[in-house]
Amino acid sequence: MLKTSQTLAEIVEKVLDDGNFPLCIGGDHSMALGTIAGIAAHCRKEKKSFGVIWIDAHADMNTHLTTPSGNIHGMPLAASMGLGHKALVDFYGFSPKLNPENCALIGIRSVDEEEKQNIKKLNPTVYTMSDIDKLGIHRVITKVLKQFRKQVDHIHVSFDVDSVDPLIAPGVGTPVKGGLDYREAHLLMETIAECGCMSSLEVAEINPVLDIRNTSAIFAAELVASSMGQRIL
Ligand SMILES: [Mn+2]
Repeated sequence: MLKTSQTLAEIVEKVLDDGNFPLCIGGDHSMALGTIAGIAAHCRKEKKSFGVIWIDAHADMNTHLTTPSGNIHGMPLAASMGLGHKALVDFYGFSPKLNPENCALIGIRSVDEEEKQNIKKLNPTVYTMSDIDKLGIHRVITKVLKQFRKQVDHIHVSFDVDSVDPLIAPGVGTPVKGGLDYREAHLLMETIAECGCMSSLEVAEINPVLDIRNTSAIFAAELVASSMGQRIL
């Protein structure tokens, strides 16, 4: 896993160094360890700050000490912020890679008991599904983008397809009911595209083995198009 992350980090760093846009499409969300490391390394060289908009049903802020499942895909965000197993935290030679002040989680609805303590400790911005129900997805993403445009140079979006309701995207490893609906997900990405401020994108957790007639993969591809500026009119 660390070997793959190393390759991914090197490619992401190189793509950014060359002035291009990295679009990372993968399975397991542990891939974010590599993506974020590559972005962080690039930004360090260029003396730029960066933020991560993490769209997910889960917080992915467990450590080896708090995880009930042992899944590394539940740990990449905590590890990127310097919390967790040494092998993950020190990956790519420096830590922390991401400042919690520059991290916003959107769509969260499944958090493990001890993981909640990690969230409290690191204190990133969090909009749960309940917050989205109350405020509306447009207001949530607009607030996050406004804040990030002020405080960072590079905005990275990490989209876990399980943030969306399993009725729309069933092809994920850890589905959780009560997710974003089809239009909420698109409006979220359309608003990011309108902002014109996204510098890298990652789409994670599509699992073709669990998918039903490719619906989740097609949905994810449509979503990438929305994030790149595809419009209804
Ligand atoms: Mn995830």
